[in-house]
Amino acid sequence: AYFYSEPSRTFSEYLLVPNLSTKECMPGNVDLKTPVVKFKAGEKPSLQLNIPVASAIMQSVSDNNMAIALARCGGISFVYGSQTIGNQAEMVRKVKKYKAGFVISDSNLSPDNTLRDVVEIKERTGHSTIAITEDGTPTGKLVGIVTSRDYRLSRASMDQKIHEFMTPFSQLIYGQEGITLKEANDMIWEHKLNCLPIIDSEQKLVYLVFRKDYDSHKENPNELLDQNKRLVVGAGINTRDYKERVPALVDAGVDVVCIDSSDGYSEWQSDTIRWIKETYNGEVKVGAGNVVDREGFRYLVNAGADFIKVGIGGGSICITREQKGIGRGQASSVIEVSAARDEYFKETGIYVPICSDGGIVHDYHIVLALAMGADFVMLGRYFARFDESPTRKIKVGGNFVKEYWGEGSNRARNWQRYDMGGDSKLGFEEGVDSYVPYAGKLKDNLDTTIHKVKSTMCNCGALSVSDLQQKARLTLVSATSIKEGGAHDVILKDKELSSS
Ligand code: MZP
Repeated sequence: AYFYSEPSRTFSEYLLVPNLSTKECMPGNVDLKTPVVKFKAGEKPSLQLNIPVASAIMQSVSDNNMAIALARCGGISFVYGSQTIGNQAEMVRKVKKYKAGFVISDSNLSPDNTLRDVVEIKERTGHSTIAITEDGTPTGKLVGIVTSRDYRLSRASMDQKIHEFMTPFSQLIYGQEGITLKEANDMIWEHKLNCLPIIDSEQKLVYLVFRKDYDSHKENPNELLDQNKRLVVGAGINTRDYKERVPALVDAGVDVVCIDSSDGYSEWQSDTIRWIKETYNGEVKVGAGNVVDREGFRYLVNAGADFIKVGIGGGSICITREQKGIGRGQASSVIEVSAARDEYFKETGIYVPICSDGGIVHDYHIVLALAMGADFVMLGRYFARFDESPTRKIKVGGNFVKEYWGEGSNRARNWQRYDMGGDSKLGFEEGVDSYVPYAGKLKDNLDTTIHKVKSTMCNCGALSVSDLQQKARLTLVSATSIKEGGAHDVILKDKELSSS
């Protein structure tokens, strides 16, 4: 047997030592853009994120709602694969519909809806609302409604209200902001689109409204605006049914797939990657994993993987290490695989991003993972706590919680993730069914987390992820210095109050 000379370590055993913070080191100047898929030196990756955060490939985390909410914040979700191919493709399709800054408000409109409904919506939401009638007159048959952006409300709360009040009448397709009226008009003119642009007070396009008779099959207006304004979405796949699942996901518009497995260093993964690469001429992007060392990294990269996912046994709901004694501390895994990635880059000029998956407990763990070389991180527990996760919110012991269960639990029964050949079943559990404290809206929490990440990066004197990877200085902590890091030798007021 081979014995590693060092124990395997995890995030909480490290701290970052500050570097000089120059005057430009302000959170507002930090750029968190990061690659998702491999690229050649000097070229741009075909898929990047604005924030280095992905949500886990899990039933209790990543459905279409999570994917929309996270993509709108600049990250990416991988829609879970432990469901039928049809359901998963439908979820992907729903995310891809939310692409380019429009409301198409005709398709779900009931013929019975009247202007009175519109007025009512206007009164209930307080938004200025425009009704579109068939012949353009106030008394004509209603074909569409649109609500303009209300400057008194944040975009998130307005979206929420629109959802609440308008969904029965309309189909909403959002996208990114920033398209000017001139750009919209140019597009409308050039493609002779029959639509109405709605702009905000800064003359930026908020929505385009199409008439009911607009034939969206003829020309998809979403395709016409700047491609990368669409929401991005990934999806999990397995090494059993990939020949049916991948085509369905590609057809639904998925941006990237990822083989979801607790142990990715296998010939099954290599076969899966090769099939995808050959079938789609290299155009479909595929992540693979999970691995925890240099050998696993090189094996999957040689098979053609576009990014590599790192981590075995560190997930909050994971009992693989207890059940099988397989795994490695997350920090050691990330450090070794990052070094392998850099070595491969030096040899070939090809940069293969890596994703640190599982075991993020505190926000600063994200910075540690990036400093250790990860390009982005994947989180399950973190996202399960939010309104947008697909699970039930319930009250336990007077507190709100959300359900969160592992893919290897009896509840998810995702046997393909733990597939070692043989029968199509989950032989024994590798995950638990649990609760996590409910934490509210994704955006509110993620904004705070990202602000913390940027602030910490400023302490490290880093203004980008690659800057951090190069400049960060990390130190191991002793057991006693961990105690020093928390509040100590004081009487905490909250505790004192609650115990009296
Ligand atoms: P965490 O963010 O909750 O700590 O970890 C999430 C990660 O745990 C997932 O992305 C996945 O890699 C892993 N996972 C999911 N289900 C199980 C399980 O049932 C698991 N054992 O380990």
